[in-house]
Amino acid sequence: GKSMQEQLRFAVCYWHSFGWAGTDPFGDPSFERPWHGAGEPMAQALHKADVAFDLFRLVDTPYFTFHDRDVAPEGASLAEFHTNLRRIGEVFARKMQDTGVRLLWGTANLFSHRRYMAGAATNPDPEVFSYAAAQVKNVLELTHELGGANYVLWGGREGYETLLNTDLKRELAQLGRFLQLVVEHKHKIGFKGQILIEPKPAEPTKHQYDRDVAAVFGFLREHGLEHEVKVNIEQNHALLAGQTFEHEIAMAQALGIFGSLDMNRGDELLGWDTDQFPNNLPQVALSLYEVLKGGGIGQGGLNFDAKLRRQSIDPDDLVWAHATAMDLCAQALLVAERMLQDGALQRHVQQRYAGWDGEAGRAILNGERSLEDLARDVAERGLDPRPRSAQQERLEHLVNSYL
Ligand code: GCO
Ligand code: MN
Ligand code: MN
Ligand code: MN
Repeated sequence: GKSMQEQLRFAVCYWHSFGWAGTDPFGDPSFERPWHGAGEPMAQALHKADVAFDLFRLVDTPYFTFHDRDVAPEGASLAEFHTNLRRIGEVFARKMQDTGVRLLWGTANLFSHRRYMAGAATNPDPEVFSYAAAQVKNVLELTHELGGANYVLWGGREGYETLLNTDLKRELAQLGRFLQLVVEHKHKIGFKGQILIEPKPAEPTKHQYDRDVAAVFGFLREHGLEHEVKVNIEQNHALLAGQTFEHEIAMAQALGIFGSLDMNRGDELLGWDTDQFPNNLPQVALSLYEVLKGGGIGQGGLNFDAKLRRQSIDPDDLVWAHATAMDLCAQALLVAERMLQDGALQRHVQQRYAGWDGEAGRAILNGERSLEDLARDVAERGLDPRPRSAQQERLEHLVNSYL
């Protein structure tokens, strides 16, 4: 059959692998990569692209992902940035042709530069909104030209620190307008990829508008975009929102907006977006089980939004981390498939809700029974339901038998 890589549509991200230099709030760069030092920016970007595609081939990834700023030098103006981006885009197109590596999604960095310190679409200054719009137009078009399967919008600094200087209602309206413009342009240029919002709470702003799947869905509904935009769900972000990855996946599926996965691992108790490589088999298996139950990964994929720890400074560490993470996810997929094929879990769920498939249950859901009808049913039929065990411990233990 199809390789695991293809089945899960693995992607390697450009920013953590080649952008991040091992800095933290207290420390300077710890990685010594040629393109992090001084040098002619375009020459460095081209060198970085060579190394990137070498890694893609080494770990045999079918897809990659990038931000505009990861791949091309900023230059002195947006026009210059655009020219640089086009040039790298041509290099990518050639390398993609040569290697067969495809683009899972592109995205614009609307959060690193200080012009975005008060947000992009939600900025109090409409000129910043316009600048962000111009930036997204460029990357969306490039993503389209490179045959990208999706386009991601992570709400970088779309949020606020204090209400004392913030008009929350206006900012939400601005964000809605921004998203509508992106969707309009997608249709105008004929991009068939899926637009995805990536929810995240608490970082970088205290109150992120797109904090979790449910919040994003409410927002999409408010702006009539629930059939146009889906979500890219990240493990770390789900934890930060006080959810689990599985929960966010299941919620997105239930609401019809499941799109794609950013796979990584956060520390449950330390609660920060550390973007570590996934390394916990049961955890990944449970999330892939939810994905499979809901019909699979579709045109999304499994993007390793993961970075090396600051002390893993050997270039080989990067290869090792990706290769082992892919192997882990492939194993987890086998576990998830066993869980699904065996069927014991789903049979339990089916039995648990069986009453709703009967005549009485269906009549309630179809709107055929009023509160008065139900009260009469209870009285006439002398209903006195007996509580049943949910068998939680048994089922949780059963999961171990699939590992
Ligand atoms: C994070 C986010 C980002 C986004 C990426 C896409 O760690 O805060 O996951 O990495 O995925 O920037 O825009
Ligand atoms: Mn992410
Ligand atoms: Mn993250
Ligand atoms: Mn990330």
